[in-house]
Amino acid sequence: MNPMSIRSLFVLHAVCWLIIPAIGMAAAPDPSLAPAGNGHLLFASGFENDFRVDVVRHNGAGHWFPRPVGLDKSTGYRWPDDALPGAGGGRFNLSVLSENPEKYATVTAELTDGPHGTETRALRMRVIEDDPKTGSGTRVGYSQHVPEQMYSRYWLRLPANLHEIMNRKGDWWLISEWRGGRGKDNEHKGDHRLSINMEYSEENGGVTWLCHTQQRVQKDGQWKWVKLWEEVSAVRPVAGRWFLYELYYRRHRTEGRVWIAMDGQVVCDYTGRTMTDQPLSGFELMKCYPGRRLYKDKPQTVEQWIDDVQIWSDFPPRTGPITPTRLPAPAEAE
Ligand SMILES: [Ca+2]
Repeated sequence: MNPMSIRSLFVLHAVCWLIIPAIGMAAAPDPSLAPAGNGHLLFASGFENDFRVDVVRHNGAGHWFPRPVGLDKSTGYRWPDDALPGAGGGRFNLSVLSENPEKYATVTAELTDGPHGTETRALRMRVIEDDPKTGSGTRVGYSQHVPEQMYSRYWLRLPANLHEIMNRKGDWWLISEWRGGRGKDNEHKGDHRLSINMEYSEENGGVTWLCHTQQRVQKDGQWKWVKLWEEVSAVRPVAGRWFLYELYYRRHRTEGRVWIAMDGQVVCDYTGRTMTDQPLSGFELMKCYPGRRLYKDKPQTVEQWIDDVQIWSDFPPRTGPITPTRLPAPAEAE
């Protein structure tokens, strides 16, 4: 069967999987309550054969770039060229400046108990040890083309001891990030970052989901980060089992939208400005960026597993209610 035929079957399967629960027929449970859209599938992978992570390549100036390659025969999409059309595909990034990057962070496809109760290959992103040369912390990311609008979903599994290792004020762990470019003059005026985080605070009674956008502004002759908006969810991150992570993103100067759901619970639904005049320079759909304290003070591997990633052009064609569940927005940051 050629890859296009596989893709057609996969699209049919994906649409049925989304629609059948809505009309009450027996089907695999899907917690998604995303609003209906006119989206079509752009990319899908379950990290099955012949997907693999190729040799790590150094860019000569710093970070290491493991390259995702191969046809995922379960979906018919090929890494990296299909991993958004017309964009030249994606790449992983180990933010490690020392030699022997595998000592500090890795990204691999490995067999594990999957989100649907059977053994499967899934993506494993690990931060193993603090790289003393990386000032902003060791991390693993996956960067790809930046679309103006998209819906994505994947299954995510965080460590069983998540709430034990994130138990101090300010502990954080970032799982997705969009970044604006600095422009030709390399000033900071384009810096505009959207982050999807977990964060611990006593005020919120533990670890919660948190989404925010920051931008650098000039103040007293210096460029400083200012938080433009923030939504802190009452939904707790699930530890030690798979859950569905969904996100919708639309870039717009006034009518942008960021919609994030975890296992069907909406943790962020922001509308407003989602861009500056500068183009986005990076979009990391999948990222394992734990705050340094999570692994530096008490040496341990901090890891997350990902499976069945899908990228759509808009919300998929399905219906369902949305129940936002979030705490009041905090006071404006300094
Ligand atoms: Ca899989």
